[in-house]
Amino acid sequence: MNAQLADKVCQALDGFSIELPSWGFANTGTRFGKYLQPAAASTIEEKLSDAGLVHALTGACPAVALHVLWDFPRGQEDAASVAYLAERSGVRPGAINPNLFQDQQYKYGSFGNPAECVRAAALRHCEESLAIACRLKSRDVSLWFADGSNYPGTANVRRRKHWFEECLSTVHAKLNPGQRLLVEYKPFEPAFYHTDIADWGMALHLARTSGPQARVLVDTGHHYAGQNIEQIVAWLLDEGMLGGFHFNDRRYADDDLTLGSIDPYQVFRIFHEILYFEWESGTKADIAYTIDQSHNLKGKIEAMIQTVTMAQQLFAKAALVDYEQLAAAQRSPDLVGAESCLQDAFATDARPAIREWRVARGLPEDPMEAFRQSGYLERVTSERCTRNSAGTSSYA
Ligand code: RM4
Ligand code: MN
Ligand code: MN
Repeated sequence: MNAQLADKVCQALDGFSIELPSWGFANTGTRFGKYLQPAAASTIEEKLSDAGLVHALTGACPAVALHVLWDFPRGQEDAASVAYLAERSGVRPGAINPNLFQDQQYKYGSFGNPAECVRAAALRHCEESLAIACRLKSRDVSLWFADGSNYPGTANVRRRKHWFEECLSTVHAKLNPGQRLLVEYKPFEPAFYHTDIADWGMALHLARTSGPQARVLVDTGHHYAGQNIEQIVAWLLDEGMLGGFHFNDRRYADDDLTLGSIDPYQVFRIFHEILYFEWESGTKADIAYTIDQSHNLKGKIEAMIQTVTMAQQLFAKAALVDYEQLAAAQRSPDLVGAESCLQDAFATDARPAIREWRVARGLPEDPMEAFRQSGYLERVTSERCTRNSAGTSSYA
């Protein structure tokens, strides 16, 4: 790779960071059960410590997304200790994720629940989440809803839409000036007939009706098979409504597989649309990149390092697209020439330049190898294994 391209890679990596999910370090499973890992984190202290190590090795993930119910069991009261633990681990709190799906009362939904008292409880939980976000100086509160129904005719779809509009506006009204509300969509699961926020159009509508500080969050696993995700990204960018991503890869549904393990070109195309937008508009898109993966079989820390380094690699490749040439080919139109701009960049091996970037930034040249040599895994395995083996793994 010539010096000019290597320079592009360095610039791209300097401007790229991605949030780690606290839940990605804990024991999670499929709906049929969990395979427990002896080194999995179970306290917020352990999750932040693992995340801090991934950041120290990759230099790309200074923030950790947090789930309110799992990471703040005592709500706001836990905020001070989480802030302290994050700082001690060399990371900062990232997006705050309310949990509007686990409690028994949400059986028939949260903001879409026909019972007013449940919607009120969901609103109280969101307020608590906003307060936590304020205390932690987290900018984004990220909302994902499990709301939906399983059988035709069982839910009043329009009425539920109105409840969502109302409740989201109520939450929005309580935001501080710098905060943002991110609205995530998902077409199915756990509800399998209808989901209240099923796609980007519905999320966009709700973000707009709730207020000016709301944006759409795109989880790459939350689409129908074959959907053109980069087009959605391009439209949301153009509308100024793209707030963030939950990255993961998928083969069939919301599989939460490692980013780039199935379709790295998909991720490249998404990054390309973002960088092309930035080049054309001369503005930096304000997007929160986050990983939303829980690995049931792979070692959790290794899987996160693999994910972050893959994200860096695909972002760097996307930065190698020759925009002048692409724009000219699109105008012409030179179809093969335009497509080749993307293919050439994707085919370029960015890894040597990335290694140089790491060395220049004082990071290990090979983060995975550095992790394996560090002794961290052995240490936490012996510290955590007794407690982890006592966990439950059965489905029924
Ligand atoms: C959902 C969605 C949310 C995540 C939960 C745990 O499928 O991706 O973002 O918070 O899973
Ligand atoms: Mn998600
Ligand atoms: Mn998901």
